[in-house]
Amino acid sequence: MSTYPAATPAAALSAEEIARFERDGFLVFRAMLDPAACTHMLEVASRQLQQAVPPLEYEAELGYEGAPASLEAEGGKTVRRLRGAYDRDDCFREWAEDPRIVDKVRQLVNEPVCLTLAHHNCVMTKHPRYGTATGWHRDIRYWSFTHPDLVCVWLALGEETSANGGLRFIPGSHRLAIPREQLDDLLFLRPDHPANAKLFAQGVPVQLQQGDVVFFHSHLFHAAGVNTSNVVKTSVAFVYHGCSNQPVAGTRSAALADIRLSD
Ligand SMILES: O=C(O)CCC(=O)C(=O)O
Repeated sequence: MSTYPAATPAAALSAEEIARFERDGFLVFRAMLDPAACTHMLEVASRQLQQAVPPLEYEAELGYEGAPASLEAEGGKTVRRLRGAYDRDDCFREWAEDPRIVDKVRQLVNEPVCLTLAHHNCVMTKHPRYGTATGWHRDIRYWSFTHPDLVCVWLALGEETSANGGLRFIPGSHRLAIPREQLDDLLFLRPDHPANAKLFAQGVPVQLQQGDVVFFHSHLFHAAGVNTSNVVKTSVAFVYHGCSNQPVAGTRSAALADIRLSD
């Protein structure tokens, strides 16, 4: 039996929403998933966190500023992502395939929709202690597709604000050509580069409540802070693309399945 009540006929995006996505690079939908479904996902995620069900990504492996120095150090087992969400539990798989998502992405990419299991496909957790900030970056930086037009769909399972490490976006930055010298070795916008100050000033926080969903372009610069609350922030992230926009053979983007979700 489906974990969710049957989805109501997916609401089509208005021409205004499509134009806003093209202009800003993101769209927020309030209360797209009901509280009971969110609570169920939270329970599944926290149980799997507690049991350390693989595959996991640890803060210590990523090594961002403030992360534990190693897996053996204090806080070393702090999880950043429960990877492979699609195969973890029906609740995540059903969400990934929810027609309300697929139909909206279909409109944004203007062709049949595929879900990539190679990127994100995870439950993101940000822990009050040892959870690290993420600098300004484009998700596409390590992804290889024919063209960089993918859409991340990020579901908040609880409140997301600046205080607990919520996302910030630079509206319209998906359209900017950024000179290589403004980026560091990991392709984050360099905090010390004078030309970046103007960009950072344009960053806006995206405040989300439980069940809110944000769709954002894989070329959009975004960042997130640390979690100063005492509750783990938990979100679910999947990435979609037009089926003609194929992963480049032999790259990480082609290493896991692509699932066709629409005609
Ligand atoms: O929650 C965060 O720190 C940011 C996550 C993010 O932007 C990413 O993993 O691409």
